Amino acid sequence: MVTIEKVHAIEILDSRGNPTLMTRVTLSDGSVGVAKVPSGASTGVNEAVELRDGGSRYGGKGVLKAVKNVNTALFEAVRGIDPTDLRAVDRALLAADPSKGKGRLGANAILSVSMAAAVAAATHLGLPLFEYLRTSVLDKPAKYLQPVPMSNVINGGAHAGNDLAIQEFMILPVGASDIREAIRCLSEVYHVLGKNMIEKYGRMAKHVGDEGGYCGFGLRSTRDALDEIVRAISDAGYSPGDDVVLGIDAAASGFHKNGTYTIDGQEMSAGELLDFYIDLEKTYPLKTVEDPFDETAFDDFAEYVRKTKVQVVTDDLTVSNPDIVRRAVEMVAGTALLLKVNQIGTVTEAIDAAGIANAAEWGVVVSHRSGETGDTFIADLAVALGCGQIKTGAPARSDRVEKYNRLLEIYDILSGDCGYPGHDFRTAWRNY
Ligand code: 2PG
Ligand code: MG
Repeated sequence: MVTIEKVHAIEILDSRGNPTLMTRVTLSDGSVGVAKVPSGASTGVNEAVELRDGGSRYGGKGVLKAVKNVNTALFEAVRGIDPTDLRAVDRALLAADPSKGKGRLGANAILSVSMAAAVAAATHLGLPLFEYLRTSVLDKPAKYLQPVPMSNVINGGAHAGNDLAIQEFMILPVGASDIREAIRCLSEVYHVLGKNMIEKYGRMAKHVGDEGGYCGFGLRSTRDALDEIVRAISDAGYSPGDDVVLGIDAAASGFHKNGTYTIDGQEMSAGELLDFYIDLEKTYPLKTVEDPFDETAFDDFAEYVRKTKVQVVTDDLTVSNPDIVRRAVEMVAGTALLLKVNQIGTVTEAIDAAGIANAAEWGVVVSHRSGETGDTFIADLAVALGCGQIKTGAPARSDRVEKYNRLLEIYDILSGDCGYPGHDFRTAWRNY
């Protein structure tokens, strides 16, 4: 039997230049797994807790306490466990920190060990990570579905210093025949969009936000941003609605205060905001809307689901937490779950949250964080789940692009023997 022999973490930087953890798990046969942990900016109140040092070092954001916890308590917790049983690893991690939100040892510390153990197990078995996760952890057949990328080409809200309340404006290349064509489409539209915006708004418009999407200085409203994206899709030679559809992550908690939403220079009630989204659907090929209301507004989410045909994605509302996902499913407060492993803190808990969504016939979107590293775990996770959707930013900046590159590599490893859901991105995974 192979066992975990060594666990060692160091402090590194994420894409915003803030500290995060890189953890290396070494097995008794010498196999190694490395993982780097992401970090959000628009974090949900119920997310698992990142342990930060406080004080003046790195403006209080250092992670030396979390690093120490990995190298001592968490190492002791998983030492001697067979990592090919990832659930046993995660059980040991959870037992080491039963506190609410994993705040005592830090969800960032715990996740780094869970991810690195999975990578080490795959290395030991001689399998690509996606295959290990699918066939061993999920216990599903080696039949693969690539995800449709939801690519955030204009950044707003907490991810950019501009006038846009909506955090993410995304394109989904649903007309592509495979992931290679999908990524080509993203890149082509992204570049035409940049060129168009320079011509119309000046060079400042091409600056980028946290996820590599353009800031679009000069864009004043949600409709300004969507108009530019539709124009870019056409100018790049694609058909809006057929080849490429649109998505937004409103991240509405960011523009919500005391029951009122402030967006595009207007103050709106939840009901008015709902009508605003329905109007957008009438004008644009908008097919997926994430966090349309505040992160506590389960009833407003449910009302929107009753009134719309677009996919309603829950992120800050459900924070990848199986218990909260169950509540949202019961209330039909969404039709898809955004899945971020660091919101919950272990790989198998995230997989369980996806399982609940799948059983309820919800979609699942595997997602990056706005603070990322070059780690590509989520690309493998999306393929392993076969969920058919991934959100991993603009086709620019290596923290985002590495995930796309990994999807291209996976396509090559599988010699193209994998599906691409296209327009069926919400439902295709039920057959996988
Ligand atoms: C989101 C994410 C990722 P953050 O809201 O969906 O795009 O942002 O990581 O800042 O929470
Ligand atoms: Mg979100």
